[in-house]
Amino acid sequence: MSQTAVADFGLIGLAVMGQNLILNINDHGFKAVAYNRTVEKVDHFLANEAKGTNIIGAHSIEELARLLKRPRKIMLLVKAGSAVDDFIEKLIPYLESGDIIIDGGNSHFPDTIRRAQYLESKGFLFVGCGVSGGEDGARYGPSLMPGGSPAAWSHLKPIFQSISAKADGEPCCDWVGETGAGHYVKMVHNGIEYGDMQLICEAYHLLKEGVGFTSEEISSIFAEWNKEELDSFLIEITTNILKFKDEDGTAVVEKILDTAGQKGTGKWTAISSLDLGVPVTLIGEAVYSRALSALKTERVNASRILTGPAVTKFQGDKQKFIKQIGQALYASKIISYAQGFMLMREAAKDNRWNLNNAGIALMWRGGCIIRSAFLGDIKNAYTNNPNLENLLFDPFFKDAIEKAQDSWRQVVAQAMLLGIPTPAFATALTFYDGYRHARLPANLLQAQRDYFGAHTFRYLDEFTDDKHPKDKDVHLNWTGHGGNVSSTSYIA
Ligand SMILES: *[C@@H]1O[C@H](CO)[C@@H](O)[C@H](O)[C@H]1NC(C)=O
Ligand SMILES: *[C@@H]1O[C@H](CO)[C@@H](O)[C@H](O)[C@H]1NC(C)=O
Ligand SMILES: *[C@@H]1O[C@H](CO)[C@@H](O)[C@H](O)[C@H]1NC(C)=O
Ligand SMILES: CC(=O)N[C@H]1CO[C@H](CO)[C@@H](O)[C@@H]1O
Repeated sequence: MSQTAVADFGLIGLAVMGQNLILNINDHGFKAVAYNRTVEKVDHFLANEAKGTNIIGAHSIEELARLLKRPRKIMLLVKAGSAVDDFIEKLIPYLESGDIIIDGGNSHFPDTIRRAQYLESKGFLFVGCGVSGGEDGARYGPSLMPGGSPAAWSHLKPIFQSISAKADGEPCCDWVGETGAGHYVKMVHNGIEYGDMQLICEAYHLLKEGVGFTSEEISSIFAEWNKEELDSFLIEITTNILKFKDEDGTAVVEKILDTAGQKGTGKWTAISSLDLGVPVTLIGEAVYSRALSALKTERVNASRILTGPAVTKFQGDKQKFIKQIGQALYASKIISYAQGFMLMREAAKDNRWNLNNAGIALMWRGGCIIRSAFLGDIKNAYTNNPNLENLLFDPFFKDAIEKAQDSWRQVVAQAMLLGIPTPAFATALTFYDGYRHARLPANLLQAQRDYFGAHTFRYLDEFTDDKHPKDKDVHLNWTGHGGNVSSTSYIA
């Protein structure tokens, strides 16, 4: 059997995502070769889903390598974790210098950084590629976020940009950055997805419990929102979910157990924000909200023991309140994305990645779960000013927040008064108010730290003089029995 190198792209892992992605690659005129560890799966795929396509199958890693043109481009769509390392080791003996391995799974970015360094040290190229959009996205146009060995990009670009989703004619795929940048950006995407979903759930909760609307009525409200600035995939599916009826005519959603699951990408985003010291509070609240929801039996008990406010139903103008909730949702969403971009900026500094913010917004504009009209506005903001310090400083978003502000405050205040939890709305507003304060009460905090622990503090520039040194760590003898300290050493 003398097979020559005929294939443009190899794919390992024929679960649903893998099957759909390789069919998508075939649709765009590339010759793809499929491999799965369970070899019968390859034949079954070729005889069924891939019947009539140009896709070919490989029955061993060796055959896969032999069929691929150089530099070989091999994508792994296998379970994140040790399976990725195992396949990398299996592939290495058959690779030649310059060949490219792509990990299209949901790998944690530190693993991707490690693998990129490892494979580059052996003369190969490695790309960690975020893939979003679920099964449909993989089949008809995902959002692709590739990062890793820069030399790989020119080889992957024609394939990736043709199979990806398009938004306003532009591919939702661009080079993200070095080593783990692609998987990092995908992780933040997922964190933002957690936030968007939580915000939608809080709006639904207020409308349902606070105002007393039915699911059907709330569906219509979301349908209206989807025509304006909130236009997005998640609002659209929420509209459909809320009006989806069970056989008895009630909304199915009301019968679903209210404990949320999670796979960990939101948690990773929150952990990374703590590691880097970036206040990504909304995603954090979204992760904690899922954790709180999971305490179902405890909450049922608490609901019998702990009391709330006397008035729990909204008393005012309902139509006005609906509009205000929409505005609160929009403003909170702007904060969440601003926080997400703040996080990516710090991660980029930390890892020396060159992230292109406008490109990231464009990658998320279509194909993925958080796709929305709004991301087009974010792309414009970063295209207009690539060095924008914060999304909130962009004139469009500054103006949008200003317009939404009164409604946002009304909604958070109402929710607090009615005793309906809106952690994401509230933390977004609290962040906004903290961020726009030139002066926060951390002066008192620093005094406390110095008082009990001699942790030292600095004086505000405008108060420095002979007795109040500038740019110097100071310890005060607050108690009269304090220790002695110089700027760097503390002697108890
Ligand atoms: C809730 O209360 C029930 C009894 O009413 C008790 O059996 C159960 O352990 C409690 N659960 C929690 C999580 O506190
Ligand atoms: C702190 O103040 C007390 C009372 O004035 C004084 O006795 C003590 O020496 C001071 N300690 C230092 C380290 O200056
Ligand atoms: C505090 O430290 C300074 C400089 O080291 C020294 O001159 C001074 O005597 C010390 N004061 C006390 C109370 O130990
Ligand atoms: C590693 C690999 O190729 N695994 C996949 C083979 O196909 C089955 C589906 O039948 C998947 O579940 C495996 O993950």
